[in-house]
Amino acid sequence: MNAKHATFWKPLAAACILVLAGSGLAACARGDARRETDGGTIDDAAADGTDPCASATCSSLAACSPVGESFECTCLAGYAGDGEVCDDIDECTEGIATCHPAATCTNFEGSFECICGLGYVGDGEVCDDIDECTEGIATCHEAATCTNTEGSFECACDEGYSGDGFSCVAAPVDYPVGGRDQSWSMANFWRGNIYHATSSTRLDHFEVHLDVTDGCALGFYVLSSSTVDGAPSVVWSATTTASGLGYHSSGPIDLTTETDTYYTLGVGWDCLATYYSAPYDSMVGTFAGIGTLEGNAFHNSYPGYSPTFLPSSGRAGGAHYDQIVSIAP
Ligand SMILES: [Ca+2]
Ligand SMILES: [Ca+2]
Repeated sequence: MNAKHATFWKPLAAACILVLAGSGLAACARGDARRETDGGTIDDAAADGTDPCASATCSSLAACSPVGESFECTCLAGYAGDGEVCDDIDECTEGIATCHPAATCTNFEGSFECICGLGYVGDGEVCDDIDECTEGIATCHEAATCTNTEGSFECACDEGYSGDGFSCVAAPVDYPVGGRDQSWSMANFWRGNIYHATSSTRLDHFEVHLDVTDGCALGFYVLSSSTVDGAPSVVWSATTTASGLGYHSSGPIDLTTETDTYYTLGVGWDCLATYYSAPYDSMVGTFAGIGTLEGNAFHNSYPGYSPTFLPSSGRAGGAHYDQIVSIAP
């Protein structure tokens, strides 16, 4: 190889590398050979069959470099191998990827991609937390307070409300319709109070004060009728098993009451229990959550219900049973 050839080869090699950066080596190597042949003024190494890259066995994913009369294959960026065989590097599993900890890495042929995870914004190498509260994209309930957190946000119902922050309902208010100055121990009875709804409210639940000394089936009922002693119909019922002394809850009811309708909240028990009541005149006309307390209802056996309402003329001497009515506005 003479000095003239060496001078010619160097600029071609530089041009070749520029082309390679955007395409492939094989085309570049052929280009070199053509130009030398077309030039025809020099002792062309490729035409002579002495351009080592002209017959190189490099992978199409490798760059060829002449080394003396031989050549060297170097896998392109993003690939690894001996130059004749080049395989994609999985930058994600190899720990080479420069993704942010809050980004997900996806491997591609010859490359990889970082995408910021949910709750973050950025180019994947830098991911910043989104303040969902100030950005107005938090989905908190209007009665909840939003708190920004790293990668997410939290919603908490305001005081006076209950829920998970995304759905908040006004916390129920308890209205005790108390009276424990009389008590009876009875087996398999049904007892209830009659209320006259003076407005539409949401009955959350109610509780009865019963002393139950063993596991006892309690049947909670909500009945409605258009008159105080009219035929009632069941609008809600549930059965629970209770033990112990004190209040036992009906569980969630979530019933919206209708104005000027009579509701009976009662419970039956399938055991021997002690229930409590107070004279009717101690609570007449008292607002009790749903509305005014109008009287009591009873049935002398349980399971089952078909409560006998006290007639209007006889209500004054009746009793009301110890209950807590929980109303949510
Ligand atoms: Ca890759
Ligand atoms: Ca956030």
